[in-house]
Amino acid sequence: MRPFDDTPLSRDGKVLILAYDHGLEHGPVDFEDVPETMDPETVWDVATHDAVTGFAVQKGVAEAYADQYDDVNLLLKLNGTSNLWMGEPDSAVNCSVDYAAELGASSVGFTLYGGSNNEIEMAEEFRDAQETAREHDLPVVMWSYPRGQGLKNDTSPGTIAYAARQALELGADVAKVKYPGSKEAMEHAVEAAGPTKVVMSGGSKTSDEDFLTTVSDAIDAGAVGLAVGRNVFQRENPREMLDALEAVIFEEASVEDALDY
Ligand code: FBP
Repeated sequence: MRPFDDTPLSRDGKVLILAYDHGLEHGPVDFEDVPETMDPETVWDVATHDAVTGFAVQKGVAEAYADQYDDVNLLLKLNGTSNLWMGEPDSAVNCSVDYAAELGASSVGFTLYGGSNNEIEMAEEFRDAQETAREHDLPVVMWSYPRGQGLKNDTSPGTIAYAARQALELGADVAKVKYPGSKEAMEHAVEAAGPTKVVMSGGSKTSDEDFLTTVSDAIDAGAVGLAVGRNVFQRENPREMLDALEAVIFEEASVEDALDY
């Protein structure tokens, strides 16, 4: 396996994943703020921004557009579930690693719901994906999201540190975790992840300043970057937000300076 920093998912050791799997995970409601984002092409265009090291989509969106966008680093999300599913958290494996590689993916993503009654099965599916990704030399990003009937608070510091550790133990290169509420708690999660890189998960849309401040705190805490969807594509000018994120993540600019970009 080549060093992580030599893969397209890394730019100078940092990571910025633009996620656009919301049409499956949440449904078209996520595109209402900016109706043009219903058209995948609009967001593929945004993903050509230099700051984006991985564009996370499901198989169908990749099949339809990937060959028109050679300049986009494709991160194929291997599993996913619709919001229509009302059972215990679970995620269907929708794409094999072999097919992701055929579609031109330069990394793959996989959701694990630690704590769900389906965790055992999901971890076994992850084993298969992770080992096949190693054969293809593709970095693996784990959407490490503890949730399920046993979990009272899915963003508590202890839970997020466990999520980060679970990603390391199961062989992910990158753990995508929710922000645990403070810089100290994020530091603890980064420590728990050891050699596995940690990226913060974006979450629902907030103000420019609040969002960039949280991202900046996560970077200060040792996270290597961000995986973001709504806080970019639900803005009227998503490229402006990517410019600011580029400054905060890759240039470690202050939030104040980044807001001027
Ligand atoms: P956001 O930045 O919009 O939160 O996107 C990140 C992401 O992980 C997406 O890949 C996914 O569709 C969504 O969040 C899932 O969010 P949740 O399961 O918390 O509703």
